[in-house]
Amino acid sequence: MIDPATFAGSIPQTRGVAPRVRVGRKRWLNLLWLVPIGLVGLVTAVVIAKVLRSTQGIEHFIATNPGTIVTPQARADPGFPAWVSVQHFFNLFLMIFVIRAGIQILSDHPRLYWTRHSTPGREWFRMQKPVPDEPLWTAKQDSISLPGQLGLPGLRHSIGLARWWHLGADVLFLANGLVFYVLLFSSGEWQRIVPTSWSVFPNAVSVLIQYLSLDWPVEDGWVAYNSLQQLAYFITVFVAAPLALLTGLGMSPALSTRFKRLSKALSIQAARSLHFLVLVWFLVFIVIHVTLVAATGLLENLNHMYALRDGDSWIGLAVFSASMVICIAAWVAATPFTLRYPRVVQRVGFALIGPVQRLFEHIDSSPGEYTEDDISPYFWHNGRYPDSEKYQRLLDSDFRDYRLHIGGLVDDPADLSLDDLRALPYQEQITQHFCIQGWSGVAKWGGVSMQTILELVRPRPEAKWVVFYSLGDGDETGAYYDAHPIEQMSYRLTMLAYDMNGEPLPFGHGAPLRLRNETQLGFKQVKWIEGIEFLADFADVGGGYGGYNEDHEFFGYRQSI
Ligand SMILES: Nc1nc2c(c(=O)[nH]1)N[C@H]1C(S)=C(S)[C@@H](COP(=O)(O)O)O[C@H]1N2
Ligand SMILES: [Mo]
Repeated sequence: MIDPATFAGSIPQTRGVAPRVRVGRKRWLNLLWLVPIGLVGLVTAVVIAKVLRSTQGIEHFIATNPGTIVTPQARADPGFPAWVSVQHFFNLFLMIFVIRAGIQILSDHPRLYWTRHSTPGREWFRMQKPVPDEPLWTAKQDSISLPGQLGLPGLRHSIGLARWWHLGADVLFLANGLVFYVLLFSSGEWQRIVPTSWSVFPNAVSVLIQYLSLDWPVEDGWVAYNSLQQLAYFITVFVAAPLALLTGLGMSPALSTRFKRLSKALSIQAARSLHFLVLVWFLVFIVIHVTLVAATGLLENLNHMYALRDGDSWIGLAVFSASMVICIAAWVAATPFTLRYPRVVQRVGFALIGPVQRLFEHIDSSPGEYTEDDISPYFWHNGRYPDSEKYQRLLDSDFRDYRLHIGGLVDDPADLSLDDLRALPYQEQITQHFCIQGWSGVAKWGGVSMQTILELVRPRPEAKWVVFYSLGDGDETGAYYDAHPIEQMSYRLTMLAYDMNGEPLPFGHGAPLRLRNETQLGFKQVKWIEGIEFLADFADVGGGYGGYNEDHEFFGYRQSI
């Protein structure tokens, strides 16, 4: 059970600002302006359409392109099969959680960029005030909360739980979509939403003019959709939905390091921005779709989709209303349920998406290197800074007495000073950091390869997990730690860094030593490392979920996506 007052280190709930978009270098447009601008635009469009329709040319155009292309097959076989209705419901139901959790994820780093650098002031979209000029400002401090019935679950920095909802519901949404594709093409139904003639475009323009002139076309959705509808459905099903998947995968650290050439063009931030624009498409689509369903013959339209019949009986509305009761109940219950049973959400989410995350973990991260030119001018800080006396003493003495303890299931446990570490072969890499919250940055890391450490301490065959413990505490109680599969310790880009961008690793970024494992998200890159332990499993460490954030904020321990 989550107590919102103490969740995530008692971080107070705070609202962001109305969404705004940057115009030019420094000006920001509040998107609330789009409401009056949109209304004026709509009225203007209606006036223009009305004027157009009073011209003979346009009337002729509409007469030759009436709006709906009815094929002989469509006429011979009207109506909808039952699976369309069932899948339409599941799609709608799942999108409630995908969208709410998606907005929650955005709120954890409420800024969007086009380059991988995530430089404050260079974002094109934000729902948060400008980044304050504080050198140790963290991304966590930058997060905002949402109303609990909009976000899922609404609390500030609840991204761990939001991701289970988002990714878990995504898996079901994609499975539903896959079945839909198969049934669509194995039946003749695809012809409803796939245009087969170029005349779909003039017909769509014709429909648009007719709608805007408020003199609406006579249509029969039971037989065929009008061309504008067909294009909108086609784009939603065959462009927006696949793009949502691809841009989602574009944010994965494992895939981005493996498919470096792709991610060079489509950086995580471009992927995140496009992912957001796909959301905007879906939201605009939903608003227009629902409005037109209601305005163009509500009873007929609901009969078609919900009762598989033509005509204006009340049956479709009744079935639709029953389905809405289910949706609304689930909507209302989702946040309270999540706060009451966060471990259930974590477990079910992991059951759904975990196998995929596990699959991507075996990906070799070697291609994920960048060049000096790619190094980010600004690298966000994150997490909870160490504040113990012990750490302060080490820091004050320039880590003279620092020892890295390495033990557990190894043949040769070791205690290494910084000088010992510096005497080992030097590894340098320029790589990209992916914070779970959504920001990214490229930096040059210098230090010791974990491969070198493995050779030094010689893990036993029973060792399956490597746990990194921090000198710093987590946000509640106890030391920050995180467990990594041993397989990833011999990846070429897995290392302990004591240098960053050619200088000794600064305090904020983890002095004297931090982990880099480039197939994983940022929270797994333990900073201020004190010890390393090789284990058969991590059930007895901390809360037993594989890491501090896994224990306290319900993150997942496999984070390749
Ligand atoms: N000890 C410790 N390590 C930590 C954290 C923390 O809170 N404590 N935060 C993690 C998170 S969420 C991220 S994104 C990275 C941030 O590293 P940076 O501050 O160098 O950007 O450190 C990770 N390592
Ligand atoms: Mo993070």
